Amino acid sequence: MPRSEPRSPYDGAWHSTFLYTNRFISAQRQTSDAPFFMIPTAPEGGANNNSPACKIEVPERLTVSHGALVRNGLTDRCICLPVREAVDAEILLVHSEEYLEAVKQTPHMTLEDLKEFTLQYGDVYFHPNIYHCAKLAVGSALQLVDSVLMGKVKNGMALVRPPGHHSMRSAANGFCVFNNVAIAAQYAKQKYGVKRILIVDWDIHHGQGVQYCFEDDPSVLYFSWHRYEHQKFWPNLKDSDYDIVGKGEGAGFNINVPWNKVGMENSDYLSVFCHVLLPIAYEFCPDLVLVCAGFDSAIGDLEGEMCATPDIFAHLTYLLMNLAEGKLCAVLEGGYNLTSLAQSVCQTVQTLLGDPLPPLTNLTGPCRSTLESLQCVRAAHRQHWSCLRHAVDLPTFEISTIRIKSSGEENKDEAEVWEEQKSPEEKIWPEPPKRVSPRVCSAVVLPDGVVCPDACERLSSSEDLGPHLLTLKKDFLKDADDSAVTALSRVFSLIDKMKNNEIRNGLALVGDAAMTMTCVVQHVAAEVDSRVFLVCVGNGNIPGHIIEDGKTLVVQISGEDTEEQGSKYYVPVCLKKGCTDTSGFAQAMFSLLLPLGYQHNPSLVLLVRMPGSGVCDIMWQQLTALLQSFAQGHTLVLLQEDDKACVGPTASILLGNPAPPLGQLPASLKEDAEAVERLRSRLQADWNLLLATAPENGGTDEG
Ligand code: SS9
Ligand code: ZN
Repeated sequence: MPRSEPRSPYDGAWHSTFLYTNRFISAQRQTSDAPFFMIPTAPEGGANNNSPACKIEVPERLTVSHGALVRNGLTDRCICLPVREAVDAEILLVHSEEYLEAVKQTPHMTLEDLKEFTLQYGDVYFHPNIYHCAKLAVGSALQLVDSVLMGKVKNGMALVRPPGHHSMRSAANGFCVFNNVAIAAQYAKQKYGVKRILIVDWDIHHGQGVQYCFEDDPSVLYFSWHRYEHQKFWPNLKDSDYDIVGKGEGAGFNINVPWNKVGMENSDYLSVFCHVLLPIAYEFCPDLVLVCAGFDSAIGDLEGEMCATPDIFAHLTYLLMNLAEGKLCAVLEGGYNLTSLAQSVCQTVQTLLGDPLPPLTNLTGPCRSTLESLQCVRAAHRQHWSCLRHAVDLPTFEISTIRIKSSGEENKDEAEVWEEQKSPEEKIWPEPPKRVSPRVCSAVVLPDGVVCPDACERLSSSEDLGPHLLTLKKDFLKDADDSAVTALSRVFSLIDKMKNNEIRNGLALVGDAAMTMTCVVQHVAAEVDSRVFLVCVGNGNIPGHIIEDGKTLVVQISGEDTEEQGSKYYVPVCLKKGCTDTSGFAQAMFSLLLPLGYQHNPSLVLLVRMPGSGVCDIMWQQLTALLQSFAQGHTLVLLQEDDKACVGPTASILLGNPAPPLGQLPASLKEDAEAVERLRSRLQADWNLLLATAPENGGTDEG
């Protein structure tokens, strides 16, 4: 049958695709269950809604995303299951009976009636089959929650449409009919007794429907960033601004980060994660993470007009995967540039599958507008979250919310606006490079008799004694005994194997961690283009030549007061009670380590645990896990012989398992919080991803 032009948005609508990623055993590929997809026949005809906006929420969003997953070999590694329709009782967890009954009528309406029905809501288009699709979208989200909470899969992504986050109790809105993620959250609470749920909405639009659903509920923490432009951007609500933090019991459990300019980049997104979302999310300690995974926040999308690249979603996903023991369900929301959408979906799924993260380059730090937003959000939430209590240079900054319509725009008809939007430079960006997993994930160098998980590859045979033996004897270890030389030689071969991408990461239990650390840094720094991120936990002297090589960035977390020796490349974090204080340590991780690591963009992470560091296993595991964000997962962990008991917990993380939760974090010591803040202030001129406040006198951003 010939198609009439223009196409209706639901012409050829097919089922929500639903896929689970399969991660029962981390880093171990498991053959998936027989994939099952239902490809329904394309319905012909339907409401020919000529409104231009509906041209973008199209079935191709799913077919193209799914096609990209297939092409990249990702569906083969996932468990794909059939979708189901949500039942009335599930939809009623969030929506009113009247609204459900009204939507139920839509498949039987005449086109005239459908058009009229549609008009009572904002920016939503009803096709005769949308009720069916919407029930499948909700049902898919619930299937995913079921599978994750029953432990059948570790995490997953539901590829669904229509999206959900704008729909409200009794209203469709912004392409959304039923609120897929809000229903999923209520369902998880009711059916599984989940106590705390974090919803991260990285779609470029504010999910006001989700906000309204949970604004007085302290068991659901809702975070959304969104294009706002001081309320000039759709849906133009005051409710989307930073000062809307939740009501009553729920005060503090709603976080809005407005983007007041377009063109935001990877740095802007990361700085909001480091300085707002992650500290609060860890303090909250969710049992389940739901993501309103909209990709209209990526480059190329004409709704969002942002410039963050698809590979940022690999990082955003990963940074959430060590919460809630990895129980993460991503549910598709927006994303209207088919190329950008498909790439972003692949990046997200590949991360859920546990592949190494792509390196992020050109992190130049947040723009001024982002800093203003960060400052406002942190100020608005400091009374609710103890991680922000001691933040400095808050909250004096007042930003007026300007609401001026640019002249003439209100007189334009929608089609004209659309044509204008379509014409500006079509953005071009390179396709994200392939992320290759080395054959071996973790290799270990351990003294005989020390056990570690089977999945690790042990370097012990004599052939593993790399070519370094002689050099070692000559340069470093003149007086050392043979076993020390052998061990160091094996450590060097771990590094070589990482460099050749034969292994992802390595772990060594050595007689002298400090000495080994020094040798390793010297060895790696000798290479061109190498950059080391040395994270040293516990007391111990860092030799001066390491700090000054200009390639090695050292962060040392300890109880020793070495602050005045700091420099651009040496960041001593002194905690009052040493590494035993979880909250202080966590704060240092998010607001110092992560931004520094991202900006340094190392080729190797060297993580050293000094003897007697006092850091607890879980904290250590969280640290090890977070550091996997850098250097494509090339991390070398050094432990000292007395820390044998730490081999298992460390190896588990290196193999890709999520770190256990830290528990709901108490307030950190005032002294510790202040020490971290002092370091941020001292270093932010050199490392501007550390910035979280707008300079008082600063100018404005161009553009
Ligand atoms: C103004 C354009 C509004 C609605 C976008 C809904 C996106 C859902 N007429 N566009 S993720
Ligand atoms: Zn959106």
